[in-house]
Amino acid sequence: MSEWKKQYDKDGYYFPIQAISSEQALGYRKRLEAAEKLVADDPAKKKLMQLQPAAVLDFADELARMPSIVNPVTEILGDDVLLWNATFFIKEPQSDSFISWHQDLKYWGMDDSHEVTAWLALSDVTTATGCMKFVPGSHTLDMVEHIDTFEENNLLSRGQEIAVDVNEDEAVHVQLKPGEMSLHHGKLFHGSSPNSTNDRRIGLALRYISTNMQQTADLKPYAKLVAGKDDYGNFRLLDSPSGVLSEDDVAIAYENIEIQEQFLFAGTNLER
Ligand SMILES: O=C(O)CCC(=O)C(=O)O
Repeated sequence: MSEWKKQYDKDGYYFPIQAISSEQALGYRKRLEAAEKLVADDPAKKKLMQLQPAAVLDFADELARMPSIVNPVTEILGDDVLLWNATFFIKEPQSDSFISWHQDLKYWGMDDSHEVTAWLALSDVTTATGCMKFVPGSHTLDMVEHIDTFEENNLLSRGQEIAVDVNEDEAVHVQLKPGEMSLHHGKLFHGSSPNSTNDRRIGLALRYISTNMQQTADLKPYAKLVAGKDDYGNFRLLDSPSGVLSEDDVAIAYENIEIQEQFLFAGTNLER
């Protein structure tokens, strides 16, 4: 077993991994910012790009399938891997946006924890810009209770926050240069602070699962096969999007959001 994988198993995360060069990262950032300009007058579409980038942006799908990103993921999950979801987590300059301490798998409705997030930096990601913070070894704990806060500046769907005290002194700051990525386990305690700088903090979180994972919903959720084969058929397999925000891709992305919201908002009384 490789040294980094041993460390991942022990701590529940590993970083930094050079996924793409800093020049490539800048190129992808420019593509994102060009797409944002296209929808500058359409906040719903802008939000959709953040929530479902791999479904509606060809370049996000391209990143999600890149061997330099997927190969380390297969070392963790095995040969047969799906991209289940992706999200752009963007903190604007001098913004109060933050992410409370949480465990990813808490509200995803999955039957197991064969999941890993590859979080790719497309800008400088430092303590000042609001990098992620991880609690080493916390992935070995069971799922803990979370409290919904729906706090305005919290970037999480329900502002969910771990109901136990997290000792900030134990937290490791996941500082990344553009083009580097981290990998983290779905049960790891993690969060992030606001961005106090004059640059945007841009990260693409890619959620990968083993093909044997299941998410029981009335309608079968979508996923993309990014390595190996799918012998289980637990998800509807999606192809790559065509271009940026094509009509067909947008329709599928909205349908997938509706399916996912069954889990993300389960147990809340919130009308979305
Ligand atoms: O981008 C962040 O600050 C946190 C993202 C996160 O919680 C995740 O990718 O699981």
